[in-house]
Order: sequence, then C-alpha cells, then structure tokens
Amino acid sequence: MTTNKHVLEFVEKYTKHFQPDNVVWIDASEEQKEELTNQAVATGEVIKLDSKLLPGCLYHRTHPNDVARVEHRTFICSRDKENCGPTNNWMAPSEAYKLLDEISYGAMKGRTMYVIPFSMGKIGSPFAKYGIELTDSIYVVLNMMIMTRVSPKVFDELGDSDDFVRGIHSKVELDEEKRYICQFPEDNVIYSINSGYGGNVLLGKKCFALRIASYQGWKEGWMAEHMLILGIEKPNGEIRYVTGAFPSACGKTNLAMLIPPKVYTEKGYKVWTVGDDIAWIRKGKDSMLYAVNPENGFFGVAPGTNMKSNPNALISTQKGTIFTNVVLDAKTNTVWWEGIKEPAPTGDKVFDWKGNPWFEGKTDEKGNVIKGAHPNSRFTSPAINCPSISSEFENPSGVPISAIIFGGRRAKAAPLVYQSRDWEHGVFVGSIMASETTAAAAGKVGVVRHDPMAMLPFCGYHMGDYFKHWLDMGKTVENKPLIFNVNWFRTDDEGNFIWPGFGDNMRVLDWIIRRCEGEVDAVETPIGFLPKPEDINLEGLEDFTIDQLKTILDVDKDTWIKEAENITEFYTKFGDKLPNELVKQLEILKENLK
Ligand code: GTP
Ligand code: SPV
Ligand code: MN
Repeated sequence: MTTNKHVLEFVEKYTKHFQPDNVVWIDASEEQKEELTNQAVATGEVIKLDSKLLPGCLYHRTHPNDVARVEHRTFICSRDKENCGPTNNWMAPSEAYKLLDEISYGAMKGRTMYVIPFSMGKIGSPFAKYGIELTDSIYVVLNMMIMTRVSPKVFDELGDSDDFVRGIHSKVELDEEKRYICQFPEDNVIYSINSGYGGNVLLGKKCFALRIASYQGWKEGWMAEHMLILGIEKPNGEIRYVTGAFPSACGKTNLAMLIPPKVYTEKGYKVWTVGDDIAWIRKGKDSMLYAVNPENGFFGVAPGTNMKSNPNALISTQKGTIFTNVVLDAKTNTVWWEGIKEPAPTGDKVFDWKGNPWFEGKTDEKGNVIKGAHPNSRFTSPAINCPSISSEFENPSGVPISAIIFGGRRAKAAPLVYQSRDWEHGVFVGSIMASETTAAAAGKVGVVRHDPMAMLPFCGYHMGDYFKHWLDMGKTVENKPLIFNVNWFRTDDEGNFIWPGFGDNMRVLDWIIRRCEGEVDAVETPIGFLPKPEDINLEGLEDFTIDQLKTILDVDKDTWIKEAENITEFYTKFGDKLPNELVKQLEILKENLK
C-alpha cells in the first residue's frame, strides 16, 4: 500500500513485537468494512442491529472494567519532566517504552494486527495531520473509520515523509492494573495497552488531536482545543461562528447541535454544527482566528439524548452508527438508554450494558436501581448523518471565530453567562474553570475540580506554558474572539437545574452574538460583564420567570472570595511558569471583590 520506509519500518518493528498471526492493511473499502464486520459478528465482538430500523448499525459492549478514560493511567512521556508539568502524570520515555514493551510483548499471538492510515482534518488540507494506528481490535478499526478519515490517500500525501503520528494499540488482556495510555510528544508516538474503550483506544481523538496536537500547536504556533464549533445563522443569512470548551460530558455535543426555540426559528435563526469535541485553531485571513474540526464523526454520550434534548444527535445515530454499552433488545435488534424518552423495551431478550437480562426498575441485592445503559455509554456516528452539519464542515481553511465560550458544571458560583473584559482576562477566565467530574472518566462523579479550558486531562505539555501560549495567540490577531463563560448547571435548594438548558441555550448565544456586534449593554461586576436580565430573551419560555433568571445571574461575593482563594492555591502548582498576566488578573479579581 506504501513504499514509505518510515511506515514500513514502523509496521515491521511492531509486527515483530506483537507477533500477530496476520497483518491487514486497512483501505476502508466497503468490501473490507463488510468483511471485518462479519468477522466481528462471528466472534460476538459486535452485534448487527435491525437493518430496516437501524441500517448499518452495530452494537458493542466493552469489558465492565473498561468503560471510560483512565486519567490516573494516562502519561505524558516528555524527555524532560519539567515539560510534562504539574497537572499530568509523567514517565521517562525510556522507562515507559520498556514497561509497555514488556507488558505487550507477543500480545497479538493468535490475533490479527490492523494497520490504519488516517487523517485528522480533510486529507490534503493545510490543517491536516496524519497518523497510523496499529490495533488488534476490529471495533477500533470500525470506529476509526467513522471518527477519522481512514484512507490509503494518506500514504499519497505522506510520500517519503516521517511526519506522521505512530499510534500503537493492543487490548493485551484488558488488565486494568496494566492499562497505560502514554503519549510521547517529542516522538509523535502514542502507546495504549490493555483497554478497548473509546477515548483510550481511538487514538486519533484525545491522544492525538489533543495531547500530541496541543504540543505540536505550541511548537508550531496554533492551538488544539477541547472545543465544539458551531455557526449561528441570523435572519439576514449572515453566520457567526463560536467555539466552546466544556469538560467531558458537560454539554458540547448538545450545544453544537442545538435547535433554537420557536421564537428564534420563526425569525429565521439556525444553528449549524461544525464540530462537537475538538477544534484546531490558527490565525487566518482578516486577522482572525479560524477553527477546523479535525474529526469526521461524533463519539457522543447516549444517556439523556432524546428527540427533545438533541434531535440532531438522535437522528445522526439512525444509520451507520456503533452503539457502545447501551441496552440491547435482542428481539427487535434495537437499542435503548436512560433518558431517551421512549418506553424501555420489555421481554426476556432485553440485556443491559453488561449483557445481563434487564428490565426497567431492576434492582440489585441492596435495592439500588440497576441502570440499563452505562452513564458513559456512547454512539459513534458519521458527521454527515447530522441534519445540522455545516456546509463549512470540510472547509480546509476552517471558520472564523467571533466568540469563545468556556463553561463548566457548577451547582453554585458561576453565573449563567458572563463576558471577560479583554483577551487577557478571557484567558484568566478559562484558566480558572472548575467543574464537577462526570462519568466520562473513571473515578468519583460530582467532585468540583479545576479544569482549565476543559484541557486538564488533555494538555500534552506544561499547563503554565499552555497559558502563555493562549496569551501569545491573542497577540497574533487584531480581531480577537470575545471570551465568555457559561454555566447551564446552577441548581436550586432541591438540586434541580434552574436554567432549562438545551435548545434554550440559544437565548444565551443570542446575547453573546449581540455583544460581539456591540448591540447590547452589560453590567460590570467583579468577575466581568453580565447581561442585564431584561436582555436575555425569555419570550416563549414557560415556567421560567425573570426572577429565576436573576438568581442565576447572581454573583455572590462570599462565594467568589472563596473561589479566589481556591484559584490562588491552584495557581501555586505552576510555580514560575504561571504567566504574570494571570497573576495580575487574580489580583484584580481580589481587588474587585473587596
Ligand atoms: P464529551 O463527549 O464527554 O466531551 O461530552 P460533551 O461535552 O459533548 O457533553 P454532552 O453534550 O454529551 O452532554 C453531557 C450530558 O450533559 C448529557 O447527559 C446531557 O443531557 C447533559 N446536558 C447537555 N446540555 C445540557 C443543558 O443545557 N442543561 C442540562 N441540564 N444538561 C445538559
Ligand atoms: C471525553 O471524555 O471528553 C470524550 C469521550 O469526548 S472520550 O473519547 O472517551 O474521551
Ligand atoms: Mn470530549
């Protein structure tokens, strides 16, 4: 398939190492896809779903010990420990290679090794970066075919070049004690073993497009961010693009595919989806920052997705989709999950994500309700399935960014929306993001932690240098995006979400766009500019009053004084790598709160 000697050497080296029975080069042809699918069906690795109701769709379960990213087993193996920084786990490259090689030696005996040539970004476009993933999992191959651009054309573009990311994956024994996700930024290498779960093994996604790419961007003068990208079309046909960084399972897919409420659609507003998870950002024409989505599909959270909360996502899953860890109705060969707002399937052929017989309301010995779908169960859908996919999705130059939104899951503290005073303050706002942990990563859920720019688990170098890089990128363009912070997750005393969220988040986007266009005033507060309550359009919202809105636009001084103390403590981690601009911004915040 290629004569590139670097590629051939790489494949040969790991063929010797893993000792597979066969090596199969992936060309992503329909015939090959069909053959691999049939093989995986034969071994039970995937189940074909109903060809009329869910054409081309497959069902898969991962090992119960392997259902989310594993941050405590994820390492940045930079040559110098200092470059890994205080927020990542570090292992010396020589030590890491030795360990990984030992654990995975001969792991593919009796298996096939697949060689996947893939591109992040449109093949041949200036943003594109290429990779080759080796894997012993057909599930990974089929997912990569949806999530990235898998094609032998990658080899044509590569020519004789050594400039590709080497992704090495083996399930080995799925032993969680020997699970490692290692990035070697200086070597362009990712080595992932003992997992079969999405973010750990679809190496184009978090490992490459964020951890390795953030490092590349730092060196090359661009940015790789954990961001959705959307376009808001106004009644006059003009489209404004916005990116949004929210931590895992905090609403990127939902916002990216938003359908505006009737009061907006009637006037002619539309929202277009460019990306739902990752944005690569560069300086472009008109001295603006431009973003592309390097992915080709969506790896979205299933629970909670329904025809009301996110119809575009649900429609995207109706063909050519792989469902992982949801409920299977083996009688109808269809799937179900909590919050889909359809009655749960019944009968003796209904199985939960672990493969056990299941019915809604089933409890364990302690009386706890057993969920049918894992909270981090996911769908892998082609981007082209999405009814709201933007015409600019494949634009090789990307889309110009008018605004950047940061956001987290905060029961208290952060108001519904506020705007930073300028770029420097905006970088500060991103750097102080904190959010409750979710099921997207192994570990406790609901614990507030600092997650700067939603990149805590994904930054491939020292976070202090990363902050500096953000500050520098702002200086490269005159027409900088305005920076905002949102929080859809404020709760009342009973723990219910106050803001209706989902489609109604359009009302906040509307204010953001009007701020970009200088059409609306704001109120200055210690933390930044807040909307005047009457400037958030509540028309057509039932059961939500302006008084409720006021409660979530509130900036409580005592809460923020505590917040400032926490930020001070968090910042000490970065030592002298913390840019002075951010130290200054923290002082201003404290001063404002006096
Ligand atoms: P990753 O794919 O892990 O990066 O997640 P994501 O940021 O794309 O999050 P996603 O849009 O999948 O949403 C995650 C969860 O948040 C789902 O359970 C949603 O139902 C819920 N959610 C999303 N938007 C809103 C909102 O506006 N309000 C409320 N209350 N919940 C929301
Ligand atoms: C996330 O956790 O932010 C995801 C899912 O988007 S994963 O691909 O597993 O990282
Ligand atoms: Mn994500």
